Amino acid sequence: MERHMTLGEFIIENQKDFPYAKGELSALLSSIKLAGKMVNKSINKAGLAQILGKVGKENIQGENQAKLDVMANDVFISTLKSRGEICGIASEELEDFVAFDDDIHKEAKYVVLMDPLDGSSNIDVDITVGTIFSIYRRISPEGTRVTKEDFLQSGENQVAAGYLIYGTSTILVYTTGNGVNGFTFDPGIGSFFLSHPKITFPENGSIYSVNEGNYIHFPQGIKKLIKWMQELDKDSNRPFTARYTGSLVADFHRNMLQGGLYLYPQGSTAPKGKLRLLYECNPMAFLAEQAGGKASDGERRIMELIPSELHERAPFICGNSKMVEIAEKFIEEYRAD
Ligand code: AHM
Ligand code: MG
Repeated sequence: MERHMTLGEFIIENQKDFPYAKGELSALLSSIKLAGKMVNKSINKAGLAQILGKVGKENIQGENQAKLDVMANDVFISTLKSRGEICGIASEELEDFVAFDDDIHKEAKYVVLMDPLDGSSNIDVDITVGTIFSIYRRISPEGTRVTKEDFLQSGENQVAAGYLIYGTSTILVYTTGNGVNGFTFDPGIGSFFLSHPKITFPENGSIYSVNEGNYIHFPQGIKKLIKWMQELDKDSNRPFTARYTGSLVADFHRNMLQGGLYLYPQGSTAPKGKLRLLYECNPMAFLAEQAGGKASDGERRIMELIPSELHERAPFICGNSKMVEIAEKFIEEYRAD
């Protein structure tokens, strides 16, 4: 008989990959799963429940917050706080990190950084959105108040990372550094089931995802790369197909399954691009590398960047290894222009 493995079973089964694990990370992943189910339920009935539209306030990035941004942020923070596995959380929607410094949470060893609702501009028009999360072990001693340094770690220190994609199906994809697996939510049963075991990028891709409306602002190397991807060349799958949803989660997910390159480069109006290093670029970079791909700021490996601000941005180029390498060559060749 075919065995249907739930996410819960998978998490427990894989706990043995961490010889000294006491189950806190497993419990934390289960809390993320639970919050994801709650957010998924709200997103599915958003049109009925009067939670479309804007709140009328800007977040720390100067972006107009959508009601679902705020709802997803609140659900994840309250669900993760209601358990004892993390000592603090940082979110795209909050200016500063939140320290959980009561006696129980202070003893916890993990911090979470997240984008509770990625692709906010898609909400009101029924297009795919997502949640991105990144988990680190704290640097400060257990039993003390969590510090900013616990959050400002390089991506290489990530213990786990993943996303939920609220698309035609809802899928939770995550890695703990031992490959990437995806679990599809069965709403009738209320459980996630392993549907995408050991995901890897196909060796070659022929999709590129970039907001080409920003073309005139891009560095010369990126402009040349885009034109190269559009040129006819039978031997290298070109011209590539352009696909861009305005949700990093959706574009990354498609490109990982089908082969492709996501780009949010710097431009003359956005010197470090748009995406936030800590809760957008790093978790996606960890997943990309675990799936055999790469993530770069055009020059350096994303996960080696040392953050200095919670909400700092980084240019982001991510996808099949070969495509990221080609992008880096174009940038290098036209750096002086
Ligand atoms: P958000 O987290 O506020 O939704 O912003 C991040 C999103 C990414 O998901 C997406 O790839 C990008 O911003 C789209 O930006 P743009 O509209 O500039 O193309
Ligand atoms: Mg986002």
